[in-house]
Amino acid sequence: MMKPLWWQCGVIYQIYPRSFQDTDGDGVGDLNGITRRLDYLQWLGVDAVWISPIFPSPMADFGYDVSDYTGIHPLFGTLDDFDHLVNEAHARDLRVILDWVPNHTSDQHPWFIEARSSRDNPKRDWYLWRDPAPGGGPPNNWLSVFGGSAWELDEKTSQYYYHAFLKEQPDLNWRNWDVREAMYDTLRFWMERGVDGFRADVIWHLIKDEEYRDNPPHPGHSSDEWPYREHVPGQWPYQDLIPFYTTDRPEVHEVIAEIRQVLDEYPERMMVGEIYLPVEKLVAYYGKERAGLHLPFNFELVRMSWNARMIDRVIDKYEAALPDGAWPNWVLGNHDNSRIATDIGPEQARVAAILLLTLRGTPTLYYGDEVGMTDVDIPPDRVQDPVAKNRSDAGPGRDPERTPMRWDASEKAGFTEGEPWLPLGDDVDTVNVATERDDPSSILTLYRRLLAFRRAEATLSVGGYAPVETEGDLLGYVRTGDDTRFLVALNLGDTPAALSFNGAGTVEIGTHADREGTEVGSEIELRGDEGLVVRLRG
Ligand code: TEU
Repeated sequence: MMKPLWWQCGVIYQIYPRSFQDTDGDGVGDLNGITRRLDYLQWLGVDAVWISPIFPSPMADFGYDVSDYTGIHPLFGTLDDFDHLVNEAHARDLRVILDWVPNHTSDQHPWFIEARSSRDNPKRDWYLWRDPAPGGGPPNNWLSVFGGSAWELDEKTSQYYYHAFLKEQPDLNWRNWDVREAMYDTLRFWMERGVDGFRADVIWHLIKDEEYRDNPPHPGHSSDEWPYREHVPGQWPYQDLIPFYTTDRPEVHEVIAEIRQVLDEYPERMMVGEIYLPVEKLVAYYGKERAGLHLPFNFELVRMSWNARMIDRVIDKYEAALPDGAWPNWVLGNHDNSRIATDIGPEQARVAAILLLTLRGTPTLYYGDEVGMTDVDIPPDRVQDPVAKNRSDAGPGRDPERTPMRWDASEKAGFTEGEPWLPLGDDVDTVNVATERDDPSSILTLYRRLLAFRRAEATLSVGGYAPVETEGDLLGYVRTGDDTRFLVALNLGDTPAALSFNGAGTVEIGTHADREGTEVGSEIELRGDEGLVVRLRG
């Protein structure tokens, strides 16, 4: 393989900026807070930070409703603070990835304010407007991901506009060339400032059917056959229809190819795209001749039931589906999904750490998962997430996984001196960086050692991958380099099980420190919740 690029051999760390580190006492994290914690990230051993949106925004969807793509929200700081952050990150060999929200703007963005001012405003066509249905009401059956119809009537001009998410997030019309140019300029703006890459929000939504055809009904699944641990269709109204005409349209790939050309105007920039699609459709986003996204996010581990057989199958399926030259990636959690330690428990969260950091491809790690943070209960009077407020089926919404990072065992966890915007949770005294950093048995130590090991052993980031035949709760695979081979043996269950393998070697890292340095042979006895990385001989 050619020398791997930074985003191929590196590990991405996602920061939800409201919740990382507050420096001005308002209870919301800020850019100077991220800068203050760069030494921690370097110590931890990650290579890049992806920062969720920091742009001016009315915060209807906490920054995913952008009202100025080339500014910084005063809550987070200033452009000078941003430049300082980039310089300090680069000085530590850390790359900076910004969240780019191309599908929709805020309804307070000057573009939308102009567009809605009259039917003949030059910006009208920058958004998606339709007349009411012949008998009145929304123009078709399209639904918002966040609940209800995706159409909102603009009283003044008597037309509906389309919003895939909140009504405060009108969708841009990506068939309009001026929209494209304006959005490409926002990418150039940040690349000029030294930004290394972008995470593109809901990029599979960019293009909608030109004829605005109704989405077909979903034939339905029973919960038994649904392989994912998230919503079962039927519980989430959006999934009652197949979003056939609103997402994953063929023309989206032409747009992405153009976006890629803009990125390629600058050296070594990369884009990772948020796409919730099954792997066979996902891989099309690498583009023809790999001239699409560098990394279409692979969310299989975020969504899949924690079942060794299903995960085994999905790894094989993903590896087989990857086109030539397409670089894989894996994710365990993000700001939209329940935390991994809540979903699978603290013991399995350690096994998951080994999986994430030893599979082939770029891992993305969600802030706080490295200390084993779990979802925090949010009392009704502290709910912030619009999804929790909008959708009765959404339960507690997304606040539980967005709570402040815990830096120490103090009352405010070292996050703020003010009142944190979301509650900290009741296990701050044990689950925090200061308590765990020198504890050899902590999950933080496991993460840090795995990251250091991965950095030292290129085989783990760029080596080959081959599955090992396993059954029951076991998962196994071999990573192969020029003259090194590692066996990864994981027990996804809580009872002991033996993994048969034709070979022998020494345990380098494991969930249970007492195993390290020991020899293993062809029959590896794993305890419940145990995972190992073995350096193979010969
Ligand atoms: O998320 C898009 C999205 O589809 C998810 O919110 C998904 O529906 C949800 O996780 C259910 O599993 C992106 C951002 O990540 C999210 O924070 C924004 O709210 C949303 O887009 C709108 O910009």
